[in-house]
Amino acid sequence: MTNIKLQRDYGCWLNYDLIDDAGLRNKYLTQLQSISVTGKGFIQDSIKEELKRGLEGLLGNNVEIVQDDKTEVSILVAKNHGDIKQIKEEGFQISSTMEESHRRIVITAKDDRGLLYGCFAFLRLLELGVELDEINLIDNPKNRLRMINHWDNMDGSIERGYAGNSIFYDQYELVDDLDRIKDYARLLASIGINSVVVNNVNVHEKESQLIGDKLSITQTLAEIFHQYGISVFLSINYASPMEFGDLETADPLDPSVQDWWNKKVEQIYAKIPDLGGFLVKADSENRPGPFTYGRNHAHGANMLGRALKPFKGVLIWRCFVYNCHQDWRDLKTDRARAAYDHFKPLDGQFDDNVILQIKNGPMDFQVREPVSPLLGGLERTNQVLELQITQEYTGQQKHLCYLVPQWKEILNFDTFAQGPGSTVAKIIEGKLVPQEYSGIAAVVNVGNDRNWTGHTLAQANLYGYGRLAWDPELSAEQITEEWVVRTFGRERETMESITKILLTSWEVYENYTTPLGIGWMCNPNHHYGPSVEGYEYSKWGTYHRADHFGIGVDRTVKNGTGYTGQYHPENASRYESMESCPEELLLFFHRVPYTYLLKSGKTLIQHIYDTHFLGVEQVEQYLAVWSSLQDKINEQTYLHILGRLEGQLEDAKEWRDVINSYFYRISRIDDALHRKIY
Ligand code: GCW
Repeated sequence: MTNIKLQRDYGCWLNYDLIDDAGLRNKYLTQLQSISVTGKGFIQDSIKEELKRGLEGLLGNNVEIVQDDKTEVSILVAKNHGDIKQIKEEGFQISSTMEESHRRIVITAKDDRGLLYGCFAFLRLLELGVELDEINLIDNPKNRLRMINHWDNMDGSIERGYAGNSIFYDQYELVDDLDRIKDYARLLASIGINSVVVNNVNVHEKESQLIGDKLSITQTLAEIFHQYGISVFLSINYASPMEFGDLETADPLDPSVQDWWNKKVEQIYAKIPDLGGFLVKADSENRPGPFTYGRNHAHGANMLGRALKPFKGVLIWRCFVYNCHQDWRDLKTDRARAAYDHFKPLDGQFDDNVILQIKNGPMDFQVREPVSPLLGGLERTNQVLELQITQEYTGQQKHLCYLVPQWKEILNFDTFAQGPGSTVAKIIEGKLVPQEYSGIAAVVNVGNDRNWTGHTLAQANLYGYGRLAWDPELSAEQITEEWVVRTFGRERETMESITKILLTSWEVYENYTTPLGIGWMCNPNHHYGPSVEGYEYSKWGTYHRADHFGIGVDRTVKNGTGYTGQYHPENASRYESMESCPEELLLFFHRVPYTYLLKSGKTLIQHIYDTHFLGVEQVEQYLAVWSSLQDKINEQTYLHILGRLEGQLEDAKEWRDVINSYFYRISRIDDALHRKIY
């Protein structure tokens, strides 16, 4: 078997290929002769290793790293060097100065993490071809918590994983290949991630042991991630005191339960002093929680938060809570309302080390959803935005669906919480409402496939997430170009073509799947491929209610479920009326006849037909563009992506034909262009 670690796709954006522009390379070479990393410790060791690896790769020369700060060194990596007033926690400064007769690059920060991020950023700048004398930057992370969530199970499977098995666990033990975990930590640190939750929020009995008999696994993971400045968090089962303790209750107000957790947390921190804390999914999708005892989310979360507090741990409580035993005949209950209805009344009741983690939309990671009204609704609670990198509903890494443009829209969404400009980005940066902790989390798309993400182009989603978590103001274009250059090199046509494909792929996916914010229409359980009525008569509360007249759910205050009323007035009134509702969300908020005229002048039904034909044509174009790059991409990667695109085309046709036929059959309205509909 070939060693996958030697393959390009394994290296992701950290392949550090030789800079092919010889002029530039030589210039760098003459200016970057020797390096000094002055500090000591795990993170400093990682810095040395990375700089050596990176510079040797990019410049093709041996690199020596010394410990002491001699004037002749041309790269100095040192904490607290010079004027550091503007550098914040985990931020860094890279400056370029002429000292005596040579150029000297100084990378400095206030803490080890900042220093590590500064070094990764420096390598990135070299790869992007930046002139050394132009380097002068201070870069502070905008978000305090920049998290990755794993939905890995201890048997090695991954819930909603599309890239193989867990890189952490195999048959209830730690995997053998710890180097791969280290490589993963490098990838995460290189994009500024500082926290990782290492197990599924649906904690099965065996995963519970990560805080019990298998604590040593958690400890090993924490030690590996620690070398890259990443804090490990654990998902815990709310009912642990009963599941593997010997208590008969998990009532958060019961002193024996509090005591159980206090002792448990103490034991854990004795082994893992830098554990970040816990993540909890409670009273959600059949998980245990405080409701059983007539208590609320604040009771449950605060009880755990208090156990963690003496160790500076934080407790993250998910807001993905809704009635998952709904009756489809019930037209009043609206799943979209659930998170806000549950948590808004508790605003202000959570302790200062408790954070609520809120999914970006009110439903569940559909290709298009409005932004959750809880974001902007909560005014006195720590908040983390939750995104999904793993493509559960967006093509499962078989289809290309680059999500950075979607995330940009979410981050830029104006909640009007405190007047215009109250964007989601500002809320999670902690700028709008006072928060002790805030930030962003995302469910990762990584597994033990050769290329980590199943589809090699899906690596861009992980990269883009990290970059946005660091700085939500970066543009989608900048992030995408960076990733493409670092993955495929700087050849112009390759760069432009791949960048364009990535940036349009979310819209293309939306075109051939579910229209105008309606969501689902996919196969139950595994969520892949079209099934228009797959969820229509189920208990999950995700209905489109299509009939011969029209489609959509009326969520208005006037006639519908009242969901629009959960937004601040500016958004509430925009969504309330069909005329002012953004068209891409029309069917999320309104029940609309097929003959309704959209702003394009087309009827709703014609729009559905047209976008579905268009989506398939667009994937055909992707294939043509990709084929034209054959000579410019290494063969293995080229063929792999070609195969994925071919599969995507087949499946896009299936979506197109199923959706179009369904709507033709129930509406009996012909396609104006008389294309083939079944
Ligand atoms: O979207 C649903 C997924 C579940 C997931 C749940 C959640 C981890 O289908 O697989 O469970 O969301 O976010 O908790």
